[in-house]
Amino acid sequence: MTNNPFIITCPVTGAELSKDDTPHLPVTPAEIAQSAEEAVFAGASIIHLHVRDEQGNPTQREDIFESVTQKILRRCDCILQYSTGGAVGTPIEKRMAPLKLKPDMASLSMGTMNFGDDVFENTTSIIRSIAGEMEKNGIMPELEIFDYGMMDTTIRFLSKGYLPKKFHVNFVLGVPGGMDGNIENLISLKNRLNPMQTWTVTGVGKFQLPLAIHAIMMGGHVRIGFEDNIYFRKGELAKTNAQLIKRIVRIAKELGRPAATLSQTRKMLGLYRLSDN
Ligand code: KMH
Ligand code: ZN
Repeated sequence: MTNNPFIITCPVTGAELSKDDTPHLPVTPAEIAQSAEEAVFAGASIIHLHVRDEQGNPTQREDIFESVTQKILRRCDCILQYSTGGAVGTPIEKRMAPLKLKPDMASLSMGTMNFGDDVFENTTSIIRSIAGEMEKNGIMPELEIFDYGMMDTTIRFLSKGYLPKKFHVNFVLGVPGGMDGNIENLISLKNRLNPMQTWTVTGVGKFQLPLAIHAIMMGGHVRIGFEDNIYFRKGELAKTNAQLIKRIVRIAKELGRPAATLSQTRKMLGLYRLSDN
């Protein structure tokens, strides 16, 4: 087992939940920024960002992404990874709008799927448009792989040159409509990657903690936060994103893997800033 630092990505709020699901969900720009800061101090170095409008509804408005970005970066230093998934049903032009702000990273979902009772649409042309916009703006994609076929699509797209050369991979397991969060699924997906490829696992709901522990043992990285899971344990809501992160940091320490600092994360992903040497 490796003792390399592991990267924690925190998806602080997502687009599918509301305060009705948990009163602890950060929704306003100030709440999102505070929760991001707490997550970073707990060990996260990447913030996967969705934002909400004045009514608390998910939005891909560029002005809100810009102001939330400023609020977060005034409080702490981290890599911002904008969502291009938005909420289910968000039209493609809106999904791409915040990319004009040139964040370090952004998500790129690799196929259409059922998403609970809805359809999360990512046709070939949608994937190629978003990937092209990222390449144009120098943004590193995180490929979101929810299903085995999306791994085949990724390999096909790579062979055709449809994706930027450098990317990170996120296996998102446990969405109803995608692959289940069992360990065999994680292992079979991971075995198809180039051994040098960086990868994260996102376990949805009850899969968050066990999949994160397995990823840590397998040399991978983890995503931990409210977008994917709002419970600390069965029947007990987590109070903050940081509470969930602190637990995985504790467990990983016992397993010999420290949480990566921001500069370690940048180095592992090959995501440099001009100020870095
Ligand atoms: N809200 C989901 C339908 C992403 O951020 O790119 C899509 C999602 C993925 O959250
Ligand atoms: Zn997301």
